[in-house]
Amino acid sequence: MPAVIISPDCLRGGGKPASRTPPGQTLTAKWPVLHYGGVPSIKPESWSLRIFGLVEREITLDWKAFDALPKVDVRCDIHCVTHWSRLDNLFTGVATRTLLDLARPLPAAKFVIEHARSEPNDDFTTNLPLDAFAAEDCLLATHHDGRPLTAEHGAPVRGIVPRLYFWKGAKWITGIELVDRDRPGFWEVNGYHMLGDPWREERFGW
Ligand SMILES: Nc1nc2c(c(=O)[nH]1)N[C@H]1C(S)=C(S)[C@@H](COP(=O)(O)O)O[C@H]1N2
Ligand SMILES: [Mo]
Repeated sequence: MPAVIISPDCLRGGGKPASRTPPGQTLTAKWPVLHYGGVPSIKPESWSLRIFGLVEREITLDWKAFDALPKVDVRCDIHCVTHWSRLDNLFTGVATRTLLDLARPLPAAKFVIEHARSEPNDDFTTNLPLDAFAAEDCLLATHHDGRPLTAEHGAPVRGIVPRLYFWKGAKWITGIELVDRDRPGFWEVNGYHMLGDPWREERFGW
């Protein structure tokens, strides 16, 4: 078993719940479900992940290839922009660094657009800086607290970016696009923040 990577925000203020809770957030033990539109039902056999854009080597991984990559466990806190936080989640999956190492971003690549299956429209997107996406606690997760993700939480694979608000992790993720300029994704077009740092309450606007 690999060691668990602990997201640095879990250690704020000695790890006490109050000091780990960003301003304007309330703790919950439940895990609410939030997204725009319906819940796509995606069989692993029909899922694939494409890494493209400003990369040395564009790649598409089917489920078998993805599942064969080394896994990591990450302990992190979830902060939703709608004011709930859930502490001490254990996500298991493939580190974003592992995926980026396969495709090798070009020097011009500065931002990432995550693409995801969504219903009714086909492409949910969310944008973030490449540095933030490549942090060591970021992953494409298949499991939460030891159990496979349910469809409504993003099965078979979802993005997890622990240090930003939770919408920066696309459920039902199918693509990682590397770009040179920041481009607003779905919620960002609708007024959410381009970065979304919960500690600075970057909820809306840019
Ligand atoms: N594909 C997709 N992913 C998405 C969204 C969405 O609408 N579509 N919403 C985001 C938002 S706003 C939040 S708060 C989280 C919620 O994840 P959860 O339902 O697992 O709590 O998913 C994010 N990922
Ligand atoms: Mo959200």
